[in-house]
Amino acid sequence: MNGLLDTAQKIKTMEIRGAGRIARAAASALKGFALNIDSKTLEEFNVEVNKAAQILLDTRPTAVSLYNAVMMVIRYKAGSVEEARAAVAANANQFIDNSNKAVEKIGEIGSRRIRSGDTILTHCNSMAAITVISSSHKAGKDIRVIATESRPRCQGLLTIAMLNELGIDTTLIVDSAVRSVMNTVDLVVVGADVVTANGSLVNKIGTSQVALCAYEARTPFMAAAETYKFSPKTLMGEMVPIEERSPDEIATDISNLKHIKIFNPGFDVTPHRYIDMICTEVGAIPPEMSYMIIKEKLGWEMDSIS
Ligand code: RI2
Repeated sequence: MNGLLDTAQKIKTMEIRGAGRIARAAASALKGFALNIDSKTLEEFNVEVNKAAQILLDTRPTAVSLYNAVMMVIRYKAGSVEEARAAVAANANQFIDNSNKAVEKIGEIGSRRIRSGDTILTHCNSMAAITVISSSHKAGKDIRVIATESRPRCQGLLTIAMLNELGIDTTLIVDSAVRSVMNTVDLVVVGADVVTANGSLVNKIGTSQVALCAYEARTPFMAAAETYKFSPKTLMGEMVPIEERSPDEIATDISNLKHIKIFNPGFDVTPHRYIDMICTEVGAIPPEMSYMIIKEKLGWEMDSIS
């Protein structure tokens, strides 16, 4: 249990972060846990696995990648503890492998939308979005990137470090400068924490303002999202919970301002009408096709832990 609790803690504190990375980390933690459970009966094993899954699910509420990964790993049919153990390990390996391949494929597909000479704006730190950018650069296209700081946790600084490592010409801006630069941007590329059944995007706070600016300037807006970022739960109209994070992330001491409080949502919702395409590993789709992705790739319903 210690390894799993350690991963859960790291996801909670965002030492492990990024919707894809937390999903892979959860799959790997479940595999490690299942390989070491000392259960005598299959029923006991199942109960332990479900408890472990719930601990992981309780870490961060928004990114559906975590939920989908956990559900894919703990879905098995087995006649014995050993069979169940092997099934969890195989499911986890498959999820991690598919996830890594999906990001690579998204890079390949997404980069077709980028021309030499383009300026791309990105927000926060998304591996899927960065792979679209890096694939274009590796293909020899002469591109320039504008990266937002992404307050309050400033994950944009992770993005500029990665782009710098790749030798990509990048300019860092504060979040409030997005509208000022939008007329110089050819394409916005961001990641995704959740894509809903109607094609709306839940991503790092500030994404919807970026999308609005892009829409006003008629700049194309692309979300890069593996299919496990799509939420089957939203098929029946379930709302995506938006994580509210600690006021301490906003570096301002308000302890002597008794009428002031801080509101710090981690994510926001970009309505589908502001999104031109969602680049997945199975193709670049219009947001209106999200329902099909959920139906074809994820199934109508995901089991929930009872
Ligand atoms: P990849 C992040 O969430 C950001 O919102 C980012 O756009 C999204 O995950 C997707 O990231 P957080 O964990 O899976 O920083 O594309 O809150 O790496």
